[in-house]
Amino acid sequence: PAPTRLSDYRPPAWRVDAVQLDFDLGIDTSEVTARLQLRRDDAQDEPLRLDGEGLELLSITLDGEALAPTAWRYADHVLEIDGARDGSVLETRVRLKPAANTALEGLYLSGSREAGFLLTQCEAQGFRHITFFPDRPDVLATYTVTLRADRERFPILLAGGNPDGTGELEGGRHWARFVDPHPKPSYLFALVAGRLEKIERDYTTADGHAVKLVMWSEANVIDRCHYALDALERAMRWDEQTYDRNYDLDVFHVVATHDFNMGAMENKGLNIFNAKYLLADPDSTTDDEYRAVEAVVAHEYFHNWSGNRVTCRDWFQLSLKEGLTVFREQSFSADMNSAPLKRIEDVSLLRRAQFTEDAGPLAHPVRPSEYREINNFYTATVYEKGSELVRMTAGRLGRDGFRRGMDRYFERNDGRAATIEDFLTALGEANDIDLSPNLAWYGQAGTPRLKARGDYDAARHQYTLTLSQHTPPSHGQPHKQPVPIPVKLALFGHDGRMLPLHLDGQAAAGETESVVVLDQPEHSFVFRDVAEKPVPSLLRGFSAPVILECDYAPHELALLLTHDVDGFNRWEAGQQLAARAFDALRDGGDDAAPVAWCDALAALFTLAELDDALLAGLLTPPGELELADRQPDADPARIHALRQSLLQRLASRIGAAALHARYQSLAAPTELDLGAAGQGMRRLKRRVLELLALIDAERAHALAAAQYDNAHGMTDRLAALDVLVRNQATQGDAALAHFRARYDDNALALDKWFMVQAQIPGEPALARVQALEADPKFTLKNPNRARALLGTFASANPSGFHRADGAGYVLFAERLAQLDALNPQIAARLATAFNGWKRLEPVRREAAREAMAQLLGRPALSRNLGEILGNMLQ
Ligand code: B3K
Ligand code: ZN
Repeated sequence: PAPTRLSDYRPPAWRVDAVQLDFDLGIDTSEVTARLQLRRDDAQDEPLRLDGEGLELLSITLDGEALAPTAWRYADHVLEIDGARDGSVLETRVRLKPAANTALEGLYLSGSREAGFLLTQCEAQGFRHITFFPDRPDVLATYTVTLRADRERFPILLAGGNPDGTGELEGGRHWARFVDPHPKPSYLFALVAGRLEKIERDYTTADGHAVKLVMWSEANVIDRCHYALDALERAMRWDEQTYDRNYDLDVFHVVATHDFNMGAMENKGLNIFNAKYLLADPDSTTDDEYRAVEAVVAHEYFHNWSGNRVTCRDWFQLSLKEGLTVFREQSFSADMNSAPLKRIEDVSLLRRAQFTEDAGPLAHPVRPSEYREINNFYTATVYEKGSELVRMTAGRLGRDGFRRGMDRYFERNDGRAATIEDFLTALGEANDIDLSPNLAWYGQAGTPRLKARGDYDAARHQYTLTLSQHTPPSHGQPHKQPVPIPVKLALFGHDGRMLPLHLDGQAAAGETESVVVLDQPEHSFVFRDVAEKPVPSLLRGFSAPVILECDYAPHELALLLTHDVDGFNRWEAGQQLAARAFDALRDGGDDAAPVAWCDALAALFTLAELDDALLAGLLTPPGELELADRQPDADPARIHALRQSLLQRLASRIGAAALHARYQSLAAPTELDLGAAGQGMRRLKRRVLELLALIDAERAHALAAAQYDNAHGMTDRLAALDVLVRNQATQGDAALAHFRARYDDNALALDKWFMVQAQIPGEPALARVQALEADPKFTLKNPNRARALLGTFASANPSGFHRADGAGYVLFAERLAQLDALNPQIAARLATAFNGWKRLEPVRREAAREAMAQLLGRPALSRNLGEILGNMLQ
């Protein structure tokens, strides 16, 4: 099929103002009657065309009359109808097969036929799998939804909107109706039906609206929903306080499912969550996962305004809601937890997922210009880079200015399907600033390189910082424009103190931190009255999503690592220095960087005042994927080995005795503290144990085995298991067997059991993955399980997956083919693990290309997987 292009956008010729949906629900077959109140655009002379996929059409009437067979045609997923007028009512009745739906898009069954429940997933284009409709986000309608089903099998019936009655029907059946008064696009429609339990809470919004908050899940996990309910309440309060955004229905339902293609879905009034991002209890949830639950609950809730009340005109604008909502979630999480740590985590993710995406053949702009399968564009670029673009705008406007702009944005666009231009216009106008130059960021793929060079003129006490930018070419974009890059900076003296800044033309002279904007290819900024040759701290807080190239001497980075008061940039200096140390080991260069890195960290290690979590972050060099990005002809086995030896050097420099003593001082208290202090301790304890394992394996393994046995909570237990398994300790097998038995009926915990083993480094990984595929608990049909084993292997275990003999690729490609037949979205997503293939060394590169090309040559590949493979091979 031809790609869909942004430049081809036309407003809909036909709109739907109101929809009535009646469902007769059943596991094997369900029937849907849809009554659409149509509105025609006078300016366009187009026949009525509705989207519909995999629908068995049972009947069709227009304005109450059965349509003659010649008056409609259904081909290529489009139903075309003659004779419709403005104001016509079209009624269709279709049959669906939920239990046979393995793609988990549209109406499907979660869990077993006997005990499972029915649910829907519509974003992006699932609604057309439920009924005939103009399935595009700029068609906004009110929804009246009536669900009918057997009461015994489906005691709970839910849809988005406010409850509007329930009742009994003949033959043991019952019904429930929901009315959503807020016009919404079809992708926000949802229903759930089955046996579910709930916990609930009353909530009153700041503007005085009483709301019932309800969390639903299968009975055996309902007591694990409390943390999410608390998080929801925190998110609702935060949005009231921060943006004056109130919830707008009488009920807010949230449902957990184990069968879900992504993290969660913001359907109006009826959020649906992958259980992984909703359920939490100390025995099966790690600290990181607790924070992820809080973040995803907030993210979906925030969509109620950034996404639902103001939605997207077309799918090219996806980042309008996703980038903005990620940004809102990041600000919320920073307020709830440690802000510098949150920033470090987010930037790590950006680099690991988005920079790598941007550096490979799947690179695309935050607002892509074309796609074949929109589900392939729910990417780190649209989400994470999109959030960075909002952050830059927010930084430019300041706290109050951004709030003013957001007020304007919501007010102007409430109930509308908007564009990224609408967003920048509202924010700009509310502040009398022209934000249109920011659009350049949205249209260009690739991560800009920011070069910085400093010159100190000792005689004139003048420091000149010359910044230049360059964005490498990407497919279809050979030449890039300069983009406005805000660089937040400070200058440090040799004693580690910040120097006052006197920048020409800058108002706040004498401050120690300032922002300069580079909006041209190159520019020099001159600082006066600089008493000594400074060390610049650049891009503080990661003020722009760029790759900074600055030829710091190792001791300068060490100075920032030791003294920078910007928690993020302190970590960042350590990352830069570690990367330099890595390069030195790889190239046999001089020892200055490794020595500076180890010395600085060894000194920080003994500093009592440093936050445990930050110290753990400082002790972690960039990951193997990021390191691979820094060089052509990457050999993942060698990168793994070099990174290990770098860590070993660090461990030796700190010393086994100091590591051991620190470990003991962090050993678990009897009560599990889920607060920041407890989380920080566990994070550092794990890091210390991992380092100790590199220089005193026997002792570390014994400590890990004991930690496993005595652990309070999943964080310590999983950390210990991971240390044992990755290092192939003799105690590993017993711990794995124990974990397996203990969590036999806990799907989310078992996923971790698969993940730990999928990350065994190097050669042994493949055989382990193959053995685990034969495990009775392994299935390709459950996305979480498939991701846990195959996704982890291919995306998070470079030395295991990228074998020189190509056997990892062959196995993975085979599984992708099988998965594609079941669930194209998941197959396409997992396939992106190949995205970095062009930067591999020649032998692996050829093996990867061969595996992908063979896969692409198979018959009946989905549009999803076909597009991803085609793009990667282009
Ligand atoms: N909007 C959904 C993602 C839908 C993905 C469709 N393939 C979740 C979120 O971003 O909040
Ligand atoms: Zn989202």
